[in-house]
Amino acid sequence: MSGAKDVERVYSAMEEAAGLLNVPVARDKIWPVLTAYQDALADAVIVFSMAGGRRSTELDFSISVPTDHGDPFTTALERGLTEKENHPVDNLLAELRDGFPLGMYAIDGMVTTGFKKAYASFPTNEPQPLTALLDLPSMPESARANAELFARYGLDKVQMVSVDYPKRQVNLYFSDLNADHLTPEEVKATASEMGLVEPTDMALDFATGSFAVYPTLGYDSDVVDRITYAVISVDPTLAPTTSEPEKTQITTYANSAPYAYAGENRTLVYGFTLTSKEEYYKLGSYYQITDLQRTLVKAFEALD
Ligand code: GPP
Ligand code: MG
Repeated sequence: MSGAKDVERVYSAMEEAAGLLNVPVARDKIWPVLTAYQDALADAVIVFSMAGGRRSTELDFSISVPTDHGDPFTTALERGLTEKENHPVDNLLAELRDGFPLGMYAIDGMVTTGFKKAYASFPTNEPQPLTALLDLPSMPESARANAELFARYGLDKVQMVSVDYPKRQVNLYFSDLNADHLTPEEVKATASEMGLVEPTDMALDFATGSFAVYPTLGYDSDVVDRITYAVISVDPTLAPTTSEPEKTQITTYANSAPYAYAGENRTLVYGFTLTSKEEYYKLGSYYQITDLQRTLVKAFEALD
């Protein structure tokens, strides 16, 4: 078992990625997280994600966990990485596990605080209809309240669900997108109907190449908290903004983040997020990938 060596290796890479943003890694918070999932690290998809502007004081990490390792929220509870919130968020991952075919799980954390999210992903190319997810007792009411709106804008097939425990928020990662719903007019209408800010022209142009779109929903209100449009590419110049410092922060990160597949180009996922108040930008750089990311990059680069 190379688990302990992988913990060291991934921790070092995380420090290197965080160092690009001058963000310190809290070793006492992160080491137990990497150790809890250490047997998954060697073959995991691992992403280190930054956000621009005032959000650049944090680095997120995402690590995939195979389904035969068991659901990673249960692991996090057993390991003392988190505690139950006494809230429906505690149950959503288990309901997905028990009710749907899953292709993998993942966990997510912040380098300054540790564990924060778990993901359940449906099998590749087997997204589930949103309507099937709405019956889960712990799905936020806001998902039901917005389902018809989502469907009208082509957001009806869910590839992955994330549960953010501290924030009590759920992301629905829609895939299999129809280009007709990614035109500037449609994206503008989507944001407007959700009560979110109007996207800038650069963002609208960027959105046409999205491979995933994900709204974020809470439990306390029916409004969509935010929506993110994501583009996968190996091009380090795609940040959908000219404003500084975001542009330089994102481009620098895109050219320097550590990655473990030497000889290939770094796989990058860029996003812009709309809230009711602002538009902001993020970039995830894949430290480890699988053939799925290689296939996605090829498919989406062929669209240009
Ligand atoms: C993006 O969500 C999702 C990922 C970076 C995870 C993909 C990788 C896996 C190994 C599953 P986000 O971080 O943009 O959403 P939020 O803003 O809600 O945290
Ligand atoms: Mg994140």
